[in-house]
Amino acid sequence: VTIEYESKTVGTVRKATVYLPPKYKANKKYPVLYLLHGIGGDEVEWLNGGAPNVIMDNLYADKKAKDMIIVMPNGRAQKDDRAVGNVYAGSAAFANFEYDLLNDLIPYIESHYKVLPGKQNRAVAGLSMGGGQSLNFGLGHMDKFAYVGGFSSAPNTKMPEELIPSVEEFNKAKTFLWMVCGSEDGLMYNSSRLKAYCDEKGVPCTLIEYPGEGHNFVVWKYGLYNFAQKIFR
Ligand code: FER
Repeated sequence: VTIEYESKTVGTVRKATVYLPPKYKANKKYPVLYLLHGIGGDEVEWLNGGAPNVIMDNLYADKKAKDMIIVMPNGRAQKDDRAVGNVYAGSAAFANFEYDLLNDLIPYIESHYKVLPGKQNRAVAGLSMGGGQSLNFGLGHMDKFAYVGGFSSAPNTKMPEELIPSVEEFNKAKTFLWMVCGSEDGLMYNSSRLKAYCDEKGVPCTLIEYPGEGHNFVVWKYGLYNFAQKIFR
């Protein structure tokens, strides 16, 4: 379904797509995955291009994933949030989404759905710009998210030293950090740079290089299919 929430950050009413587990019951509580789109996308990019409903229903049928609420927001936190014109000019709005997500969207979701509390029940993952956002916001707020996924993360990804300034803090938080990127993707350096840093520091981090693929939904569907199985365990 499409939901609308009031954003104090942006000063508008903003849209997000929500996919509930098919057996969602109002007397149960669920963890939430915030699933973020790319630079040319919006709140329906995942639904149209990634078939998250089909992926999740298959995982649920095989009992390979925990029931979860998936929230697919619009990560371009500005008044006109449509993906029109020169989408690269909207990079600042992707950074600004940090505040919309934490201060507006998460409180809306947690007050309108049956949501389990705390960081152990919150994951953030995304594709490309959304992958960069997930790494930036997830690692920047390890008290809010226990699971962080970056799929083909874009140049908005912060430098590793900024993402994980303290190995001690990271290890204490036990944040689950998982990435995938197509081996032929020109943006691989954003993922491999963080992976190399983690390896050097002895920090647990996964980067899967999807063989032969570039910057596309083959990789992102694989990302969701695999990431969704590993979270909320
Ligand atoms: C860039 C190349 C790619 C960039 C962003 C992207 C902000 C994002 C791609 C995507 O989200 O698909 O130089 O700069």
